[in-house]
Amino acid sequence: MVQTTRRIKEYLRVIDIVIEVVDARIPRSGRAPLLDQLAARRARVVALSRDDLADPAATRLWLEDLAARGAHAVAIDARKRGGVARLADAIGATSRRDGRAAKVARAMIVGPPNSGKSTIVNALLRRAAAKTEDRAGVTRQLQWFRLAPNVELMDTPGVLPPKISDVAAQWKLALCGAVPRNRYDPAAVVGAFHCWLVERRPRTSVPDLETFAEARGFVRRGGETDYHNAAASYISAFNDGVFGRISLEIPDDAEAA
Ligand SMILES: Nc1nc2c(ncn2[C@@H]2O[C@H](COP(=O)(O)OP(=O)(O)OP(=O)(O)O)[C@@H](O)[C@H]2O)c(=O)[nH]1
Ligand SMILES: [Mg+2]
Repeated sequence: MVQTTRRIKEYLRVIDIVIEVVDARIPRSGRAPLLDQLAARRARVVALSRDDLADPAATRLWLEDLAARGAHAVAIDARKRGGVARLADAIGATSRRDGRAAKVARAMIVGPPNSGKSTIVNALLRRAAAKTEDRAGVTRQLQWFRLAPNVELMDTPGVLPPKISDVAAQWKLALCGAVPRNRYDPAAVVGAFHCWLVERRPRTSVPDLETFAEARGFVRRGGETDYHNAAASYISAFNDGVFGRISLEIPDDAEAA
């Protein structure tokens, strides 16, 4: 990631538009603060991906918050044509506003691992040009694509802050799939999530790990529970929307209110 960050920095000199893709469920934890620095003075579009899995009320707050900060933000299901069409409009509007429509405009897609960057590249190109997969770290190189005669698009590997000291950010990123699977303990992540949820919604019907493991048959012969695999399955279920649309963060101002 250090290498990727360095290369992103190099290429930024020739980039007109930065398209930041963050999971709508974790817009705070999912954003690499470094990008703010790097992308300063560039036209910027923020795509809140996985809108289909996020709580609509929380997403509305994030869109208002981002708009108030001057970013052009859209919430999308990156796998659906309609959402990406709105993103394409936002990119077009941003490049026109900057008076760059005449020459070749270069856009760079950045964001944390597994946030949907390559899915968006493919949707914009209308073909499966970039490799996508449901795990962090699929895209390994910076890669250019031609979007239109005068628009070039660069896909990049996901970047996270080098050291995530915020414990809540750690489990949230892992739960949402932004951390490679061998870098966290799934049972601890599920435990932290469920504690967090119960604190906010004491009457939630979302099961804890124990209940989930029993219901899904993760109890081994002899009565011992396979928590590790149960937790991995729990995380998949969370990301398939089995527990409903759950956002893990709202903007600071809304949180304070
Ligand atoms: N439900 C849902 N799934 C999505 C959405 N966008 C992407 N995905 C899925 O998320 C997974 C990751 O998508 P990618 O496009 O490979 O993500 P990426 O940001 O390029 O990931 P890296 O290259 O690893 O950094 C894939 O399985 C996609 O189908 C979305 O808006 N909603
Ligand atoms: Mg990718």
